[in-house]
Amino acid sequence: MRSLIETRTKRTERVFLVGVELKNDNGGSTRETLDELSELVETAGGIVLGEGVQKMETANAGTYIGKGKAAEFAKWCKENEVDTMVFDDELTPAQSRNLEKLCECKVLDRTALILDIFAQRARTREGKLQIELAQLQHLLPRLTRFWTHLSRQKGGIGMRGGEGESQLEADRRKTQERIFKISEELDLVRRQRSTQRASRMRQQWPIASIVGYTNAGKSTLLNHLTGAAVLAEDKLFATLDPTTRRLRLPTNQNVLLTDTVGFIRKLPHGLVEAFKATLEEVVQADLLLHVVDASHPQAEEHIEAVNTVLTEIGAEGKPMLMIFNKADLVPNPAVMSRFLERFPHAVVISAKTGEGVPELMAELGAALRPIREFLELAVPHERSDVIARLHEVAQVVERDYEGDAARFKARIPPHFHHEFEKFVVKELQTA
Ligand SMILES: Nc1nc2c(ncn2[C@@H]2O[C@H](COP(=O)(O)OP(=O)(O)OP(=O)(O)O)[C@@H](O)[C@H]2O)c(=O)[nH]1
Ligand SMILES: [Mg+2]
Repeated sequence: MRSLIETRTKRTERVFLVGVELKNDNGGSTRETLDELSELVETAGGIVLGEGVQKMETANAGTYIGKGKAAEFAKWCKENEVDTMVFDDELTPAQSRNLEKLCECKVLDRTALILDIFAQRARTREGKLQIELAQLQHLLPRLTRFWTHLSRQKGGIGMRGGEGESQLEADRRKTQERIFKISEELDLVRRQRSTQRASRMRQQWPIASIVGYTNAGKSTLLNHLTGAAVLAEDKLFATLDPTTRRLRLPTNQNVLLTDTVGFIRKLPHGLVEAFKATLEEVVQADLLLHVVDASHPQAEEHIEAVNTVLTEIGAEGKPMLMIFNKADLVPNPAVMSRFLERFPHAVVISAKTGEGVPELMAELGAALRPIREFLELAVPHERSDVIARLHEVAQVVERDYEGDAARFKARIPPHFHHEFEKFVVKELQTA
C-alpha cells in the first residue's frame, strides 16, 4: 500500500525557529527548549538559519505569536529564503492555518517535527505503522488547501506527498480511510507481538527496561552489558524499536534487558498513544533502569520529563534504579555528589569506558532479588480461582496436578505475594 506521507527529501531545508517566552515561565527554559528544538531540526535533516522569541502574557489563540511579530519574522524568512518555520510548541489547527497564511511558508510545530524524526527512524512494520497513524492524526485537522499545495511543491520535513489533484475533501477522505486501514493492520501486528511476549514471559527471567531521555546512552549501555549491536549515535531518537537481550549477572541471575525509544520534553501525546504498544515492554517490566546523561546541563529537567512520560504510560511507581551515565564527561565531582544526594541508591557509570559497571551489576542483582520470589505452593484443587490467578500474575515454572493438592513452583512479584501467602509451602533458591 502506498503511504500518504512522504517525509524525506534530499534537499537541506532552511529553517527558522520560533519560541514564546510566557510571563510565568521560569526564565531560561525557553532558551533550553529552543536549543533542543534546533537539535531536533538538525536530526530531521534541516539547518537552522535563525530564531525569534516573543515575550508574551499568554499565547495568542489565533496565531500563537502576535500578528505583528509573525509578519516581522515572515519578512526575515522571505529575505533569507527560509522554507519552514518551526514553532516550539504544539499549535492548534487554526493557529497553523493562520500562520501559514500570514507567513507564506511551511509552518511546523514541535509535534510534527518529532513525528517526522520518528518516521525517518522507524524500521519495523509496527514502528512504521504507529508513526504513520500518529502523523495522519496530527495532520488531518490541519489539512488545508494551502498546505496540500505547498507540500506538492516542496515536500520536506513533516510534509505529506499528496497524489493527483489537491482536492481537500478527497484528501480528507483518503486520510480517514488510511487511518482506518492502519489501525486494522496494527491490531494484527500487535496480536502477533503479544503472543511472542507471552512466550517470553513464560520463561523464568525477570525483565528490566532501560528508560531515559533521548541521547542519555541507553543503547550504549545495553551494548556494553550484553554485547548487543544496537545503533548508538549522538542523535536524538537513534532507537525506536525495542531490543531485548539476556544478561547474566555475576551472581548467576539472569535478567532480560530491554532498550527502547527515548523520551523527550513535550513528547507529543499522539505519539505516546501510538507507541503505547511498544512501551508495553516498559509497563510490564519488573524493574526500570533510568539512565541519565549526567553531563547534560538540563539533566534534572530530563529526569522530570522521563517521569512524566512514565506516568502517562502507566509505569509510575515501578521499582527504579537510577543510573547517572557519562561520568567520563563530568570532571566536577560536586555534580555527581548532588545527584547522589537526591538519589542515594543511584549508580554512577560511564557506558563508554566501563567505569562503574561492576557496581551497576551488583546493584542490579540486589534490586532484582526481591522482585520475584521463587516459591513452592500447594493449592487445593477446588481453588481454581487461585490457580487461574497464579497463572495470570506469576511465572509458573513447574506444575503438578497429581497429588491431593496442585503443586506449583512459581515466581511471584512481591505486590501479589499476599494473595498466595496461605498456599506457600516453602521458599526456593533464586538462581
Ligand atoms: N562520553 C560518553 N559518551 C557516551 C556515554 N554513553 C553514551 N555516550 C554517547 O552518547 C550518544 C548517545 O548514546 P546512545 O546510546 O545512542 O543514547 P540513547 O539513550 O540510546 O539515545 P536514543 O536511542 O536516541 O534515545 C552516543 O554518541 C554515545 O557514544 C558515556 O558514558 N560517555
Ligand atoms: Mg538508543
